Amino acid sequence: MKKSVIITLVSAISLSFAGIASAETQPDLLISDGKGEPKGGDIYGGPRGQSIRVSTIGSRPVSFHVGLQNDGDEADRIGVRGSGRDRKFLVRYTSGGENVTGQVVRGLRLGLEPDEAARIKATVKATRATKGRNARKAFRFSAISGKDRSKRDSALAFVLKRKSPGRN
Ligand SMILES: [Ca+2]
Repeated sequence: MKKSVIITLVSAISLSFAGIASAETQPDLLISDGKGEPKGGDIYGGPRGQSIRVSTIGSRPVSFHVGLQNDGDEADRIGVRGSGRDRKFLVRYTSGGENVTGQVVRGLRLGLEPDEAARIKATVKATRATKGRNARKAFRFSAISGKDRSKRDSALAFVLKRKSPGRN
């Protein structure tokens, strides 16, 4: 009697684990300089294979794009975060023309259906503190599944500012 109760309990636990395992979740970050193919599609985890380099001269703004896709098989609320401004570089993030800089820097959640994607545009500009000097900064992006916090992704943009022959 006691033994059969245990067996029933064990099989109930196995069934519920099987149910969790069948629901795959996976955020996918991509990064693009707007010229070549985006990097990082179907690559998950560290920034290897999902990094770009962009360069600018003086105080000219330079842009790149961060894509987020739900590669899971059910709807997910995916947390996204990106690097903010510092002494050397200013950054502005927009999505559909709307300024989302504060949300991206603090971290925002995007509800995405399977295969649905969102895109964030980053515009970076060197500050006056870099005047007359070269400067560089790595802008880092991370995404995390709202359903399974072990399912993450990342992407990276190295921004290089070269001093202009003139004032900047
Ligand atoms: Ca990716």
